[in-house]
Amino acid sequence: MFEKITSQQAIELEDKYGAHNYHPLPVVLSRGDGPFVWDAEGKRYYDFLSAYSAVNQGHCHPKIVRTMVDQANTLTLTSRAFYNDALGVYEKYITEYFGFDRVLPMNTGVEAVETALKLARRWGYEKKGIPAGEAKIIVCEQNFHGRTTTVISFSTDPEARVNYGPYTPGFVTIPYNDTEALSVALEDPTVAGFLVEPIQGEAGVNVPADGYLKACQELCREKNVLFIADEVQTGIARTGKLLCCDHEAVRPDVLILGKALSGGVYPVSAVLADDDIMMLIKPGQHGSTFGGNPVAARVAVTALEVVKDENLADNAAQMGQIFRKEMRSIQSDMVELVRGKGLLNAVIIRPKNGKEAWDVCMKMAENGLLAKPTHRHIIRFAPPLVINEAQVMEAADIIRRSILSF
Ligand code: IF1
Repeated sequence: MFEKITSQQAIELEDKYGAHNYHPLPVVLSRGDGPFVWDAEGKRYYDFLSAYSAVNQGHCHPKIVRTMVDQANTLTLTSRAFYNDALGVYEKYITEYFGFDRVLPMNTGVEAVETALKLARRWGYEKKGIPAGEAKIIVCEQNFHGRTTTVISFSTDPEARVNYGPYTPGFVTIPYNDTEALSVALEDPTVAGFLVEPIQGEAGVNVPADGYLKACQELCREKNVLFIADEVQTGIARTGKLLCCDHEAVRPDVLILGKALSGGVYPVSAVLADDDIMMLIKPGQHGSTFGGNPVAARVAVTALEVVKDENLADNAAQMGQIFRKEMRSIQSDMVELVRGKGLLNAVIIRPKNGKEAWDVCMKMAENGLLAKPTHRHIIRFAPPLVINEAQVMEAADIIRRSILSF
């Protein structure tokens, strides 16, 4: 098998042979279990990133891993040129689970976003009657929907976008959390869809006003525009409900899922919609070699079962309240603001003596907790949803001690 290497060696290898498209914290992880990860030297950390909400069910969940290994020993990939005996079972399960007629299986989050955009455009032409080549999709400032050429075409983050042009046209950008702006943009009859994150993750856990999603959905319905929710990060119990849209009893026309759909063991994403939308894509018009493969199908069923069996949505709601209360009780002027829903939270750090969010994250790592800064002054806190109260309290204590050390 593989020889054991030190953290130092691992960092040197990535530095020398890998593309430098990330700037990780200098921590090398080699094992995970529930809310914990261990580095190559055996030091334990609370994982408060959860691979950006992909490991909601906890690291190496035994049920999910067993499902994956069993299926990997049986049949891994057939392509969609043939049927397999796992896909249909999964399709029935996930559509009943979320209450949609149909699912289209993909692998990564951004592929599911691309799928939703293609569906919306098709629907715009074939159902709404938008003139050929003119369909538009409304998106929000500070969005994050992935990294493909089309998706970064409507990013407002220069880092994600610069020098990757020419860009895909057909997108209209409006401010987030602004129903007035949406209302104006919807006056254009060539709009096919509105793509939105129920909470903006990359923007720093930007939680919109209560009622925003409901208002958006109603405005879209009035103008015959598809309401497309990107729940890649907010979905699957992260915010204290199965979907973040559930907080406002909103049912999107098109639902995008990824990340925790596999519990973080395998890339599995999905687009859910009803017949009148999904049936517009005919054989040969979209697909993926790996999408809907037997391992993905079995893993997703088990990952979703775990969410229900272990009441992860309720636990996220309860643990989130405790966590935010603990964060707000930290007696430091470095804590400028605490915000979030369920276990998707952020603390905004006011720099002190030149020390910023990155320094806080380094100190927390030293003290045994991993989190990552976003946008320089914001730290995202999103542990696996299997975390219990004693663990939340211990983690909060690490965060408090780290901040108070400056
Ligand atoms: C990286 C952020 C999180 C997403 C939403 C689609 C995708 C993502 C709402 C694409 C992906 C990731 C990717 C990750 C960093 C990360 C992220 F900070 F950039 F915004 F989670 F907060 N829709 N989010 O959040 O999914 O194709 O990656 O599977 O390293 O780029 P993907």
